[in-house]
Amino acid sequence: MIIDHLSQTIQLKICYFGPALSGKTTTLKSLFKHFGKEDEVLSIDNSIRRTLFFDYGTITFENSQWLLKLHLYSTTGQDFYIITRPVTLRAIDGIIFVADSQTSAYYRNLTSWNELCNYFQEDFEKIPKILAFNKQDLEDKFKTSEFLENINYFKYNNLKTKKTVAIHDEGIVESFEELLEIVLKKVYNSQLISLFE
Ligand SMILES: Nc1nc2c(ncn2[C@@H]2O[C@H](COP(=O)(O)OP(=O)(O)OP(=O)(O)O)[C@@H](O)[C@H]2O)c(=O)[nH]1
Ligand SMILES: [Mg+2]
Repeated sequence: MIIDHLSQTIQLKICYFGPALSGKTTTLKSLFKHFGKEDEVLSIDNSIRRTLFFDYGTITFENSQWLLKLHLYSTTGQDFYIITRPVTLRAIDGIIFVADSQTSAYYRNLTSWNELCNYFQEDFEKIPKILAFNKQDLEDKFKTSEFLENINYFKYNNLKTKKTVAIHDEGIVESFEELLEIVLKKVYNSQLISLFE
């Protein structure tokens, strides 16, 4: 987070994280499509469109006092490029964890979630998070309640869940807005700014 009182600008970093092929890039692109900025996502990917490093784009909002600039990233889910993930996660203000809801992906989600917990350690609790169960259009899905129990969902204060279908743009904007609300509340409550609403 960067708050520049002189230029009245707040810059936040938000990251889409999750296991390989869960739909992180599709989710980010769906969001940018909503804002009419589909062509403004920078993707560093390979010849078969798998994310190599990250996807990146910015979205800005403005009110009479403040300019809010959001830097949005998606990590690569492929473990071959695991070295790139901590770099992408550095100094983030919010996370949308994109889980793949297919039964076959259950443990991959868990491993990815645990990687995130281990990366942030005790700070993880403080970071605003949305857990998005993506690919809800598919038939063979695990029960979200089972997954939530497995990760001890109830110990988190800063975690909300959503169901999404990124290929059909369902739930993507809502997840993003909900995360933004938690992130901005945190900024506001910490009294780093006084005028933003
Ligand atoms: N059925 C279905 N397929 C989806 C959905 N979201 C993404 N996909 C598909 O899942 C595949 C992987 O999507 P990506 O967005 O590239 O996944 P990713 O998480 O960015 O993958 P990596 O960057 O390689 O880790 C693609 O074929 C998408 O079309 C969804 O909601 N439903
Ligand atoms: Mg990707």
